[in-house]
Amino acid sequence: MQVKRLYPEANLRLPGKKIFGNLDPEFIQQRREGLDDPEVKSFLSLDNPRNAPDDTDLSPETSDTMSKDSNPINLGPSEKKSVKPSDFEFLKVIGKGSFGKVLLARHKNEGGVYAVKVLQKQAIMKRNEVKHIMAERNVLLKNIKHPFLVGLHYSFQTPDKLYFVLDYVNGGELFFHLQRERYFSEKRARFYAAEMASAIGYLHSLNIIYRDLKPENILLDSTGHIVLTDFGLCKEGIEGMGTTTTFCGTPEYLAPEVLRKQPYDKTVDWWCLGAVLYEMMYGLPPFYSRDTAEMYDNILYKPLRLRTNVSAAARSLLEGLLQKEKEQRLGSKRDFQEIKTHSFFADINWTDLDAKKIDPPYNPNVSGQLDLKHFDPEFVREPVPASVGKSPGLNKLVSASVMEADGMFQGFSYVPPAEDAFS
Ligand code: ISQ
Repeated sequence: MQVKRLYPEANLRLPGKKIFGNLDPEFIQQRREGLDDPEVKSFLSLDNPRNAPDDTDLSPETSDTMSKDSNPINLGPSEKKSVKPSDFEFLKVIGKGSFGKVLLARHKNEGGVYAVKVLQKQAIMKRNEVKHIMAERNVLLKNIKHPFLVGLHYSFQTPDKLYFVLDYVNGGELFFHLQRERYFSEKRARFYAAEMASAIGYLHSLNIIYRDLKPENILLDSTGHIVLTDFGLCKEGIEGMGTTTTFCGTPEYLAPEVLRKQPYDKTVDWWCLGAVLYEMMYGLPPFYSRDTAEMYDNILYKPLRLRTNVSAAARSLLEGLLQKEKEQRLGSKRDFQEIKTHSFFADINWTDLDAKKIDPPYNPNVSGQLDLKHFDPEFVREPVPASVGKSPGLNKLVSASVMEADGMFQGFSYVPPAEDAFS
């Protein structure tokens, strides 16, 4: 063009501007379908979460709000419509779950540091786990506030992701400390079990089954108090013996009824508490075997045997919580009341416990909010996916399944409770 302008008299016949590709809608549709072909996907490794276009998207940050969201989720009162991913500086990956990641993030203007849980709408739909996210969302929408449950500050979404801005908890996973020390003293195990029991009792009072009490969901805060995370698999609406048979969880802690895919109820959480308490005191999960099939068999059929190196009160509690028949299990009649009044917890003043007036038995000794010393280095080293701070771009080309399911999330409706539900 410039040459033509500089030498108009030469009347040059240069080739016209070439557009690489074709903007014909039919052609684009064909390419889209081509990208959705399993063989093409496999060749491009699009099925590998690490290589998914979502993680390589380098579209400009301004696209945060550019594209219209065809799959909006009603996040209720916690949703802040004005917030966008680019408001945060994403620093480190600190956890991974089945739907996405948990990232350490700093709010650019306000400076606050948070754990931001990022869930992919597409992954949720692909795995047909809409029910689970629904449970997560609804659980998060309830006005959940408890000293030993991770706090939600607010949430927001882009066309392809949900973001939950949570407290950042940096004392490390409880089991990171347990692995280092093999087992805990009875006093220490009692303190952690009491804080967990209090949080579970509170969830049950809101008609929520936590169901997913497992090592990676139990954190310590900077002063050594318990914080339970991840409500992704919580079940709710369980009043009146309404039960469910959805299967998931960590094999070590699966209650017999969950393994059998039988209906379960709140007592599943008391089984899990028993499993955690057992591991804290004996150093291994109950019914443990390196052979998973054998462990399943043990959970279902092997009688619980408790070595006498722990107190009679502790053994009595473990026997009550690890009852294979859920109808016989401690907590099956009066729920948390039965646990609270067990002799193992005789020394616990539950009011002081909830007010954090009982000194934690161990101080994680973190030097500040950004101290990552207790986090798994495997996560911490991992770079933050480029797309986390941005929005879909390339995604649009490959997410035919998302487009087919257009409006799928619209079905989530919610009547928000009080304005400041999460304050
Ligand atoms: C908060 N802080 C650290 C890690 C976390 C993992 C999951 C959810 C919340 C978290």
